[in-house]
Amino acid sequence: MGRVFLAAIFVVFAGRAMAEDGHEVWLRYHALPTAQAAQYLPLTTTLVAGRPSPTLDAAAKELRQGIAGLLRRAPAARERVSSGGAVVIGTPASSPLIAGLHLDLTGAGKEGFVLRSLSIDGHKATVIAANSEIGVLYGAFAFLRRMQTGQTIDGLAVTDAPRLMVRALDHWDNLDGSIERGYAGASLWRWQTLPAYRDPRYREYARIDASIGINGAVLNNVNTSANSLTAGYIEKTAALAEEFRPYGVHVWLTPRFTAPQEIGGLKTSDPLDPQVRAWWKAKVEEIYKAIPDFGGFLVKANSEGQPGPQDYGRSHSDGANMYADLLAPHGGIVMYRAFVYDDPGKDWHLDRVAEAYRIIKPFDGQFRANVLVQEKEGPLDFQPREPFAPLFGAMPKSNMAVEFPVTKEYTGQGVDLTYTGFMYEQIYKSDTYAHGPGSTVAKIVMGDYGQTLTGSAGVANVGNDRNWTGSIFNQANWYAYGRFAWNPQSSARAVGEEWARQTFGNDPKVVSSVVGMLMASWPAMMDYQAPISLTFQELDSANTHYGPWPWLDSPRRSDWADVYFNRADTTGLGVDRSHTGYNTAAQYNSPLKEQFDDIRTTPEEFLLWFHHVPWDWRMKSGRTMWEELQFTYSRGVKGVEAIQKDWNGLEGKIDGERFTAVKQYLVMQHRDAVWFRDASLAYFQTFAKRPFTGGYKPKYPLEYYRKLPPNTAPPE
Ligand code: GCV
Repeated sequence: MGRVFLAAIFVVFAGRAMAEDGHEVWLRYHALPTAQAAQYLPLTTTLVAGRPSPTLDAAAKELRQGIAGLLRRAPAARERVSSGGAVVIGTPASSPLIAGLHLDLTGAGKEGFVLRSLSIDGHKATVIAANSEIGVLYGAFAFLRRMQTGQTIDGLAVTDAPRLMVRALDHWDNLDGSIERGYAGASLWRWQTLPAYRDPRYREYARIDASIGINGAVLNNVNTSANSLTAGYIEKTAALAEEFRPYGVHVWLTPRFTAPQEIGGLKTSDPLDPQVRAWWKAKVEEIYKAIPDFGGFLVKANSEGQPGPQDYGRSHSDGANMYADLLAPHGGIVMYRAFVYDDPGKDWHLDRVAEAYRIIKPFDGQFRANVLVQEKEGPLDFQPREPFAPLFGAMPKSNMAVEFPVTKEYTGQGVDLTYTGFMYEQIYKSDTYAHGPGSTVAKIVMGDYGQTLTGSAGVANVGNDRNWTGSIFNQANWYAYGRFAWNPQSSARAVGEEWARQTFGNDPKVVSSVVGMLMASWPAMMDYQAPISLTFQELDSANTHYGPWPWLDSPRRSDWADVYFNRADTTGLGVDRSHTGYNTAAQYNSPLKEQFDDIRTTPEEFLLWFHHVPWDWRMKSGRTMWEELQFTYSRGVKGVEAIQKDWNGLEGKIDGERFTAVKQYLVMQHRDAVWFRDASLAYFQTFAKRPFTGGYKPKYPLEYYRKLPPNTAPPE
């Protein structure tokens, strides 16, 4: 009887993948199929680690855990290579064995690594070596990734190193535990119980970051409180730094510009005032005393109501350089955001997307060497489709960092499956022409034209949800951010495939479906949310930025409204940024400026971004713009349906818990896509005054959509 029962249980479990809640992210290390494991087993019999240290121990622990999980047999710890299949890890400084191999580690640089298959004392061995301990840890993750994704670990001659120096995640976390634009629960940082209580998730978080090369975490929101800089919070921050340190994740903070007044009791926060500088100097010293490897400051100043140097009649470079001068002796860096779009006290009347360029470009060459000017990837604000920000092609004398969304404020938030890796690739490979053809955003950010400091910041999508990012597929965006920061010339498809294999296994059908879903997701969302580059159509009266509100007008500022960005009227749709309008196309280098200036040569994907286009404008497809708009929205809805179909085809191949969760999210995404299409077209038709075509008609009348409360999709 008992045997029959056990056999029945076996049948149930053998036929189905075990339920998973996503907490392990891509570091699952579930057992590989026997045939695959058989290739790796003889090459991973023992582990030879040199002198212990927190980071080298983390590398050894990862290898033990990873190999034990993937191959169901842990490597035996050894002091030397005495049999075949040793994995040898270390730096020349930590391991006499590695030092004695005289490997060429030049290509590994400060943080990279080499993976080499060698013969040591007549035994087959794999060496994971680096100039630094963190390089060894990154190498350990790379070695494990090879097994997780079904690649060979024999005959290895790999050298790899990050192309950006700063690879930071920027957490918009508030001290009360909430997260601005966060969709995965509350903040991971439990300020109340720090520094005494060390939540194990701090170290888990750092480990996940390290697995993809992320080396910085900005802990507090860019819209910050000065309290982050008080002695009590510095002590708490130091505790987090301690937890992250073995994994090479440096902590950073956003300083509030008016902190000298708010918590320092000074009468001004003028960056050129000697007392203010003395206050910041002491504060910086206090921070470095507690956190010797503190990364630096990421600054939002004179933007969206945040205080900044202009409040004291000083310039952005005065503000940035004050911090830079004080951080420099400690090796600290300033990431100074170019996300600024007005001058204090001035009336608003210009093109919002022209502002970062207009305001920041004049300071090119005036920032200190330890300043990274950090520009959002597009000139507006993390929209589904924007041309790259022209500032990247206009600051030859500055260190430029790119800021990417990982959290999806405007692109489906915690719900929609939208793979940001697609966007990272599009932006990075955009040609700025700043140094002739081929000077892509990637090359500028990587410092190919003489920049001495390089970096990127990704606005984090991490919270305390069990699965970290609110949905399984949002993990792909964390993964992609790290992999692109490591190498901005990565391919979104290749990165997506790595993630898919590690997250769901190597079954060819699963891999091809998941990669297909990832790659189709961003184009689908651009279609149903930002067709033909229609932009900022999800600004709503409650500032949630979730659904379509094309009719929103703002009494506060014209550019905080959808109508400002769609300019729908009886003549057409879109914003004229050519010489007959705002002339913002001129911010791009030739030949782009000429191309974007002319409606006939502007790539159609950016047509409504650069031009006010007549409803009857003939598109390349032969359709009128009005018809194309309907076609594109509908293609977006169909794109989501195709993604749903792909996913449903994986039933039984994915564990039930993750399968069902994704399936349910996709139902919501479909509902949202239909909502975007129908509400938008119902509104635009009142201007186009042309019939709906191809049998299409919005489900409800316009008034119905207009009355929906913010963030409330209509039932399908
Ligand atoms: C943190 C947008 C968001 C804000 C965000 C801002 C920024 O405007 O809506 O929540 O503030 O960008 O990037 O600073």
